[in-house]
Amino acid sequence: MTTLPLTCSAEVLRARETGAPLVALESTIITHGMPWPQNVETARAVEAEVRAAGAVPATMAVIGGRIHAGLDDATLDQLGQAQNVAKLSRADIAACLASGATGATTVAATMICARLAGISVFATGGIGGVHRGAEDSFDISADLLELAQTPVTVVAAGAKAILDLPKTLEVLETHGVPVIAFGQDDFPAFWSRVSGLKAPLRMDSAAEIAAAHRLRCVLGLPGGQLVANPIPVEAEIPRAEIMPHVEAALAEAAAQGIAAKAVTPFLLQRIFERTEGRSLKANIALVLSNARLAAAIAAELAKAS
Ligand code: PSU
Repeated sequence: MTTLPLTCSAEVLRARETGAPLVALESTIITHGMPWPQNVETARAVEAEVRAAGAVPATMAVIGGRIHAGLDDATLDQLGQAQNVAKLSRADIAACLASGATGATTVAATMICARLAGISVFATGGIGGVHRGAEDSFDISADLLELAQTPVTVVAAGAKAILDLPKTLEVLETHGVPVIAFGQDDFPAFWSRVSGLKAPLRMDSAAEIAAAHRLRCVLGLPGGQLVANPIPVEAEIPRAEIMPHVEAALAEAAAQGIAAKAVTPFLLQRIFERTEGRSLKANIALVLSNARLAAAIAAELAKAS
């Protein structure tokens, strides 16, 4: 019989046994979202932020054919410096496990791993969504469909501003995914606090978000929740400043024929270069802020269970 190839760190196992709050973290942001060494430094800082807020971090990755929930220092270092690591989503995670290979988990794959590890809350930077020009390319991130079927509350700074945000919200609505802006009415746009689009839902406390998560389970509704937490004011790059860089990077991607899984990492790297590192600073600040909110939601869920 094939058994579940899941290895939890000692810390994660202890938290599961005692019912302590747990927060899942992803690894594609490390391998494809940020350059080395800031990627590894950020991964450690995010884990520290989760701990400081009283929860236990579980960074997910597939290492040597097993899902790992909670990575040790050496593994995190290796992953952060490795070249050509696979970017795993729902479609390829089982194939990666079957071949005994290593891969980084996207939002979709991290949600799958979190559910398997018994973790209900997950913090990331920004989810994937509907890409510009999707009416021709059909490029829609598997993250959206995962939110529709896997019961994990995902805290992100909205969807990345490289995407078609109105279409991203439409797809989430079609699939019954609650999109909850935290503490404001506007749907945040990753580097910027506002997108000019009203979020379908708004909540102002971690307790309310945890209560909605529990009620979805009670109602038997499949799928998770997207909590859209605006980037902290002091770290934001206003929309008018970032959008010209986004447009320029999109034009370069189109000219170079960048497609499929390579699009998001290419755009993030070019925007990093064009803003002379400012976009990365903002990205780090928003992930840390999301980690804090996710830990607060996990603490509320732990109280009630
Ligand atoms: N958040 C970030 N940086 C990232 C990501 C999230 O701050 O790089 C990753 C996540 O793993 C997400 C992926 O699933 O970007 C989206 O990729 P795509 O657009 O190819 O679905």
